[in-house]
Amino acid sequence: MRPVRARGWAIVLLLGTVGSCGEGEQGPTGTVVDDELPSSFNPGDPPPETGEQFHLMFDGVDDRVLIPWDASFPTDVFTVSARIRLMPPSGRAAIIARGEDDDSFNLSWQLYVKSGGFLEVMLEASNEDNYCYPNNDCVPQGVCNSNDMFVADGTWRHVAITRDAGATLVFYVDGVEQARCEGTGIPSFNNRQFLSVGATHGQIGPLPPGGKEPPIWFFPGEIDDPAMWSRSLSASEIQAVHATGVDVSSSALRGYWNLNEGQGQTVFDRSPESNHGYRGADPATDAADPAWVP
Ligand SMILES: [Ca+2]
Ligand SMILES: [Ca+2]
Ligand SMILES: [Ca+2]
Ligand SMILES: [Ca+2]
Repeated sequence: MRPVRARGWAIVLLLGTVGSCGEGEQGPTGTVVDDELPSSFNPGDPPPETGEQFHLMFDGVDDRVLIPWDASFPTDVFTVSARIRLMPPSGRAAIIARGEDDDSFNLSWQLYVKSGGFLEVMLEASNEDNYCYPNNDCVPQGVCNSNDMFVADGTWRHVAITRDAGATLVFYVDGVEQARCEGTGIPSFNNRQFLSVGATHGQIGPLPPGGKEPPIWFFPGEIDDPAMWSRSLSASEIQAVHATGVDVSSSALRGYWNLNEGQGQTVFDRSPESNHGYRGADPATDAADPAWVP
């Protein structure tokens, strides 16, 4: 009973406070579930860098990158960053997410662009409370100050968030702090959902048949250099990532996907963690594969 009741609670909170948050919630019949490791996925070792630069274009319909869950994925203390280019989406557009887990029904954190083109983060505690920052307009928790969060002007923008052990969440756009929230909610630890780029997992409302969380919040635009650390980077470190890119020797780097492969299905993690992923819903060619773009 617990997941059902908890889900109802989430409905009230989200529909009652967030407004239009149900876009993309209806997974098509036969949606491929994303939390069962395909036996066919054997990425091997990353190929040598060629110096060529690529990134991925996501269609905003079903495209995504999936990185199978690993114990190295951070929960409450973390940094995530990426470069993005898009116009204002009609609904929420996930950049990188530890979305809702099929078994615990808890998401940990997700970074996305919301309707209108503003950067936002959602955290969820193990009791199903959702926190939305920096507006703090889901379950209110903590105190925020924010500046301009608009990031969807059709040019490349670098976005990053850090959350430290003191529960402070900081937002950076192009290396500059734009929002700070103190006393934020604690992200769930009981989450083994795949990491996703260009989508998240978890629908508003009753679970679909089979009780699996479909992917939602598809990103309509381009993403490059998603990265993740299990520590809160300093402001100067974020500035360096914005200016010169991710340093693969950076301590506590848990994933860095430079998306320079330019071909094939595998998206290689250039961090020491080898959290390799793949384009689309499975490691074979499929309709959810984002496109390689030079
Ligand atoms: Ca939940
Ligand atoms: Ca790239
Ligand atoms: Ca695929
Ligand atoms: Ca597609």
